[in-house]
Amino acid sequence: MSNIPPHSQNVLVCVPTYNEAENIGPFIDAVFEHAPSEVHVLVIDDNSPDGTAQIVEKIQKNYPERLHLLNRPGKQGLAAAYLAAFAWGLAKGYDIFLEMDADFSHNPAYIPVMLAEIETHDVVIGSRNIKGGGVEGWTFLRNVVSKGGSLYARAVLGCPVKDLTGGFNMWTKAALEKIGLANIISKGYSFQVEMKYRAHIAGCRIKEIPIIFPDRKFGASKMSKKIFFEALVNIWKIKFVAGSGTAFTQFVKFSLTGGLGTVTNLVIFFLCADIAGLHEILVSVCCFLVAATQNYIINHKWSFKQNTENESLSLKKWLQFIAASLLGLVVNIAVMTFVLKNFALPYKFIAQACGIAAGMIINFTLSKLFVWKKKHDGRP
Ligand SMILES: Nc1nc2c(ncn2[C@@H]2O[C@H](COP(=O)(O)OP(=O)(O)OP(=O)(O)O)[C@@H](O)[C@H]2O)c(=O)[nH]1
Ligand SMILES: [Mg+2]
Repeated sequence: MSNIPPHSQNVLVCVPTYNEAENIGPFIDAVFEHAPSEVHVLVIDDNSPDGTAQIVEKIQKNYPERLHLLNRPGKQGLAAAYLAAFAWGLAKGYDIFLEMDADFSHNPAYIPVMLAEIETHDVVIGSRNIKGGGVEGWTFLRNVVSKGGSLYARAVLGCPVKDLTGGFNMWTKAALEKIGLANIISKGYSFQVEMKYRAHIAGCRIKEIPIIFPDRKFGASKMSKKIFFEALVNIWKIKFVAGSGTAFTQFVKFSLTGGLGTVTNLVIFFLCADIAGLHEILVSVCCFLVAATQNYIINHKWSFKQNTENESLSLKKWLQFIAASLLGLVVNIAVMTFVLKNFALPYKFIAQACGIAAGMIINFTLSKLFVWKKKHDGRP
C-alpha cells in the first residue's frame, strides 16, 4: 500500500457519527496516520448524546485546518448526514470525497489505494464482495442476510457493482455532479445503493477494490430489522425513480399506458356502438385514434419523459406514434393468426394475448428508437 504518488487534489473524508465516543478519537488519528497531507476530515455529528462532537472539538487542535466538524441538531439518518457533508465540501472546493464509518469497519489503510485508483476513475468502492475482499467477525446469519440483500439489490437494479450496500466509497466532484444529489430519494441505508446505481446509470467509471470489513468493536450498530425491510422496498423506489430512463422502467410505464388505452378504447366502443348504436367499424377506428392519442400524450409526459427534454407535443411525433401503433396492430394480428393456426389452444384469447405481447414489444421498440429517440446518451 506504499509507493503511492503524491495526490494533487483536495480530499475530504466524510464521517457521519451517532454515539461513536469510543471510536472517534482513535479513528481520526488512524485516518491522519494513513492519509497524505491534502486529506481533510469532516465529522458530521447528529448531536450524539454520548458527546462524540465534544471529543472531536477537543482533538481539532491536534489537526489545525484539517479536522472539521458539522454539528446537526438531531439524528436525521445517514443520507442526510452525507448530503450535508457533500454540500459543505463542494462549497469549500474539495475535489474528492470519501465516505467512511467511524467504527473501524472501514480501515484507513485503504485510503492511499483508493486515492491511486480515483486518478483514473470517477468512483472507487471498497468492496467486500470481490476476490480478496470479505468480512470478519460476522455471524453466519448476518453474512447470509447481507449477501442476500446485496444480491437482491443487484438483481432488481440490474447493476454490475458487486458491493452495492457498502459505505466505504470515494467520489470525484464530477461524479457527485453527474449523480445529481438533489434528486436522491433515499433517507437511510439504501442511500449507498442509490448513489452507486445513479453513478452507474450516469456512465461513471466505477472501480471496486477489495476490502476486509471487520465488525465494530465498540459502540452499537444503528441497523435494525425495520431499517433492513425498509431498504428492501426502497430498492424498487430507487429503480423506478432513479432508473426512470432505463429501458425496463420505460417498458413497464409504456405497458401500463397501453393497458389504460385499452380501457379507454373499450369504454368509448361500448358507449358509441352498444348504447348509441353507431357502426362498429367506424367506431372501432375512432376508438383506436382516441386511445392512441391518449397513449401518445401519457408516453410523452411520463414513460419517455427522460428523453423529451421538455419538448412539447407535436403533430409529427403523434403521426409517428400512430404509425408505430398501427404496425404493432399488424404484428398483433399476424402473431395471433399464426398461433391460432399452429397450436391447439383451449381458448382463442390465448393467441390474442400472444399477439398483444408481440405488438406491444414492436410498438415499444419503434417508439423508443424513433418517436422518443434519446438525443445524447450519458453512457460512455
Ligand atoms: N450523523 C449520523 N451518523 C449516523 C447515523 N446513523 C448511523 N450513523 C453513523 O454512520 C456510520 C455507520 O453506522 P453503523 O451503525 O456502523 O451501521 P453499520 O455499519 O451498517 O452497522 P454495523 O456494521 O453493525 O456497525 C457510523 O459511523 C454511525 O455512527 C445518523 O443518523 N446520523
Ligand atoms: Mg458499522
